[in-house]
Amino acid sequence: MAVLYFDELNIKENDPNWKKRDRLVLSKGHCSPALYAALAERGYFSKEDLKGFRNITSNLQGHPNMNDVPGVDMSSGSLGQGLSVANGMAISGKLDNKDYRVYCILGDGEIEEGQIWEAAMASNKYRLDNLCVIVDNNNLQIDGTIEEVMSSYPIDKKFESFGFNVITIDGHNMGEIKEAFENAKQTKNKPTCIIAKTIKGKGISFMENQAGWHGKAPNQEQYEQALKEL
Ligand SMILES: Cc1ncc(C[n+]2csc(CCOP(=O)(O)OP(=O)(O)O)c2C)c(N)n1
Ligand SMILES: [Mg+2]
Repeated sequence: MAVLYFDELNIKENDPNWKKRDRLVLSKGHCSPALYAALAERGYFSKEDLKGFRNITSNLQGHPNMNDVPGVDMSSGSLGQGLSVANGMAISGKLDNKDYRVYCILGDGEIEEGQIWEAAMASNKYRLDNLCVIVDNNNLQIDGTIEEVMSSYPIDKKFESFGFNVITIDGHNMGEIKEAFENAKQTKNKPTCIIAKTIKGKGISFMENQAGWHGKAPNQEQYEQALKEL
């Protein structure tokens, strides 16, 4: 999110619907706190609004709503749909001779959804080199590890066989992320898939690699400890 919003995306916070903007589809919509934080930091809305997160009167719901939140390009939360939408945006860009790029963030559990692979076939068929998929490969989903639930491995070989240019990186390394985006831009006639190896809860000792923290809020003591460690 940091590299996308502060380095990569060609966007205008004072014109969220600018037709030539790069698009981001956060297909793993439950990751909305990261998206909202980046949008607020970039200036789409006030940081004060973040305090309303998930409150019934707030526009910042657990799953992002494109009709309610400036800067959100696609509503998401029902997993498995984002790549299809990103394909549509990328095809549209080509038909309209616009040179914007489309980014789509998928979860490693999310790609167990069949629709992802139907979409991947289409990304390849339409040679969507303006599309860059990022798989957040943290090896965890809501109920446990990827292998325990329904293994999506080998993710690299799957996307390769679907015709993607595949790059595997350390998803916490800013330099590697930037390089991968550059590689994607240079790659013509095929879509790119960046497999970002990540650690869920990175930087907070008691949260790292714990599926139990998937959607839980810390108590006051845990919150203070987490802030200290960060
Ligand atoms: C279609 C659908 N099924 C189930 C869920 C419930 N759900 C929310 S997050 C999640 C886990 C997804 O795992 P992953 O894609 O690896 O994301 P991560 O937990 O790593 O953020 C599930 C099953 C959902 N949001 N949509
Ligand atoms: Mg995951």
